[in-house]
Amino acid sequence: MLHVFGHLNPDTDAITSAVVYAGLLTRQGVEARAFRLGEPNFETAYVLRELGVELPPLLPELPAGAAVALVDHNESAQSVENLAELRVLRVVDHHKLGDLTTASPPYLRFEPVGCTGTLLLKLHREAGLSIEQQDAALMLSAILSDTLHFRSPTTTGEDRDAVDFLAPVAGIKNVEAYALAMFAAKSDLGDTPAETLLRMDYKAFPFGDPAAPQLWGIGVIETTNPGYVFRRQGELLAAMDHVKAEDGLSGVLLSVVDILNETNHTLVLGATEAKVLREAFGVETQAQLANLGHLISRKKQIVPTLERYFAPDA
Ligand SMILES: [Mn+2]
Repeated sequence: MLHVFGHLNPDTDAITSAVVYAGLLTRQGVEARAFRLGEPNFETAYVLRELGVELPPLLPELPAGAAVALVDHNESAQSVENLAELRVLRVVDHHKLGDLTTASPPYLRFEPVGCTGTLLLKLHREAGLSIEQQDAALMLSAILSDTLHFRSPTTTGEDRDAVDFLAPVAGIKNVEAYALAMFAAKSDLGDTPAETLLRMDYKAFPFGDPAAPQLWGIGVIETTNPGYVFRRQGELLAAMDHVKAEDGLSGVLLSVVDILNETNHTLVLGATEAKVLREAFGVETQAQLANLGHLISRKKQIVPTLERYFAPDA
């Protein structure tokens, strides 16, 4: 049985893509099941509730040699702990290729589009399979989430075309209203503990010399209510300090992305982080906050700049 799952600290794409891809493989005669590597965020919980889709179970500890399919990620730092012992048979992803190695020839599908959901739609079409209403709604939700309804610079024409195609199949008449409801659900953070907020959309990236990389943790809070987050700045900085020590990080950043205004104000823990932001992005940190302007994509704007900054001299 093929275990299909997305990245740690799952977002809507990570969860829905596991569900949709497991369904697609099953229809193609591959025994596959969807799993998740963490708790869903508020947006994902909203989407699943609205669509009446059951949350996939947490991935159980897999024995060495178990067959897996990765969706929406490929780097070991963002995956299950014993990934190196597992048999990665398939990857469907729209991120940069990281440290993945496999024992046998895998099926790989990578394209630089805004969302794994966009790729899954293509896989259905290429297989000549019809799109079920629920799958259409799941893929549509993932695309709206990953692209912030086309606000993110990661958006491609294929993501827009996919939403145009999927909306009627999904029976979603007002895509704009549906996206805003998703973002509102995501922003309704209540009294969520600060460390949970930090880790909700959080990824660790190795930078610099591959033989001795330094690990940076980069969290993102995409919200329509940034004021709520800034009121909790002190707590969040304390959580960043804790996570930095606990995870042995060289640096930690938490970007607060205002979805509707498309701006990024990043919480900066200390002098190390402030120096890197100054030298890599040319921005000054004031009161542990740096204004990164319209750099709202971790994947396309923040991480590539840091990779170039930390790259060992050729
Ligand atoms: Mn994604």
